[in-house]
Amino acid sequence: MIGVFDSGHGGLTVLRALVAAAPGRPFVYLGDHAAAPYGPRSEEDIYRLTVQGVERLFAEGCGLVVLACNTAAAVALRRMQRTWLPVAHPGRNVLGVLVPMVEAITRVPWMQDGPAADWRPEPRTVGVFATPATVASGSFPREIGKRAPDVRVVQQACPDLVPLIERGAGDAELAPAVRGYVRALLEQLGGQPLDAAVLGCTHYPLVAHLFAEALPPGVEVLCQPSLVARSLDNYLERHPEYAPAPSAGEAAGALRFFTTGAAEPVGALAGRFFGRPT
Ligand code: DGN
Repeated sequence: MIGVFDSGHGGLTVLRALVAAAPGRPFVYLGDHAAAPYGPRSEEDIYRLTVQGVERLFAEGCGLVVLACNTAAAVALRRMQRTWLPVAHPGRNVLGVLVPMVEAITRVPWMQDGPAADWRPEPRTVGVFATPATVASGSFPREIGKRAPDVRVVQQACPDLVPLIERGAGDAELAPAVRGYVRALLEQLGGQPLDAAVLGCTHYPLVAHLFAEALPPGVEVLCQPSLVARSLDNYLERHPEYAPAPSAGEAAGALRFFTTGAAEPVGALAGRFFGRPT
């Protein structure tokens, strides 16, 4: 069983792509609604809550957990992998959603379609849109810089987008906000062309069309869910010990959903992110 953790229901955009890519694979989802949103929380708080959530998924029998939340992954993942995991849970692993973005930017083969001659060249300038906590962590520029040191990375925090999307704002309200953030990011570049835009938050796939409209023509829009699905497939090929087999009595492809909050209101909102009732 593979666990998927998020601060709330945003990670369902990622789970949806994971299920679409491997319909038979069993997943357990945990949304920490009682503590969401993580965006405005301190680093220490985000670390503690993320460890707590992953513990819960390990207790459900997961050998591998994907942190679908950019804020949790950006702030807590490296520290968890370095200090907590090897001591508390040797033999289990936690993955995030930043590395798949880096893999897409650096054009690793499993992120590409068609023959290598047709792959887009590596971007020279990348813009990252994310929550204030993710931007403040500096994790995207750091992770991209490790594997692609020549790529220029600029970041733009988008504090209004998560609350607007959560309250179901329509395109008429969302489009000006997205346009404003795109303008602010382009201003940071001072005229240098932007090659690729990273949508670095679980909620932004729901407004990917607005980013595509607001960005200059030709900018590649990198959306996490399908990239995380490809990256996970590749990881499981290299680490078959984590590839889950349905346990006895459990239907192949079983999905289970947990929340630390109240199930009913969460269920209604979650359906919008997952594309069907949860
Ligand atoms: N899931 C968070 C993320 O991807 O950054 C967005 C919601 C939040 O906690 N602010």
